[in-house]
Amino acid sequence: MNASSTKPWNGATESRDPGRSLEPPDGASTPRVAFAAAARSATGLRPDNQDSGLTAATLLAVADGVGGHVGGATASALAVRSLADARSEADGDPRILVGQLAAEANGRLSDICAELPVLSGMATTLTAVALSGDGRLGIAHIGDSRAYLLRGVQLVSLTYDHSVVQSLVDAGSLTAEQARSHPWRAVLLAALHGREDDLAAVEITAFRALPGDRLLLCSDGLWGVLPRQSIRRCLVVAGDVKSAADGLLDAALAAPAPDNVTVVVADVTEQGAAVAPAVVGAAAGSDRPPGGDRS
Ligand SMILES: [Mn+2]
Repeated sequence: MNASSTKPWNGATESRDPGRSLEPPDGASTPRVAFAAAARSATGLRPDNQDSGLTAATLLAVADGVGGHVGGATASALAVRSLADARSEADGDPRILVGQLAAEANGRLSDICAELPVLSGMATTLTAVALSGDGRLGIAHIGDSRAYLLRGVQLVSLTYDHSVVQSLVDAGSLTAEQARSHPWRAVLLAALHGREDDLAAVEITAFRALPGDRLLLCSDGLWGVLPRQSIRRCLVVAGDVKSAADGLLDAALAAPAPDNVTVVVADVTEQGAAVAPAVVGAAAGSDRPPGGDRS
């Protein structure tokens, strides 16, 4: 022990569970973490579902397609299936991984638009979260789908909307509450269209997750109808991720939801059994009547 250490003489006054230490000592085995996740997607009052969602052991995503009936569903489904097909590198840098995944998804949009020019103009939002085995999270985000973190009872926004109304809120022209019902609320400033310059607008962020953290990814069909405090309450009171996802979807549909609603809820857990990727919404080919896909 270093002579300059100010640690209490018996260590008892500041005792700390070593298992909860943020940065484990060099060489120590780190608790392995993975997601326990559930996803739900529904059409709301729309005739079809243009949202898609993904859950996997170390990867989550929500995409909300825009660009007309076929184009919107195609764009979000292509993006989410691209992520679902990716080989996850659980021990790589999750920031690099999500950036690559967003670029691959955009590349798929580019390829299909070249093949089928009728689809040109389609686009999708994408909010994707990758988790490394040692608890680092990387987020890739473009558009107005959102990611939130619930830690304890605090709800924190992890993303920033690339939308006209968000820029008006930033300028002080609108309150956040006015923005939710503004006629331009769905107008995006950035999305994936399959163009090279889309990638410059993808925001990559990172932070360290802790076991017990709960993440929510959702399309604007959820946050557009549920106030932030209702979202927080649903996440706090729900026991497992499935009941949290069910509770959020049911609350949005009861609002009622004029838009498609997609929710992905994930708990950061000490690693359990490997979980196969699962998709919902347009990526699952679930183009069903209101009430929607509950798979
Ligand atoms: Mn939407």
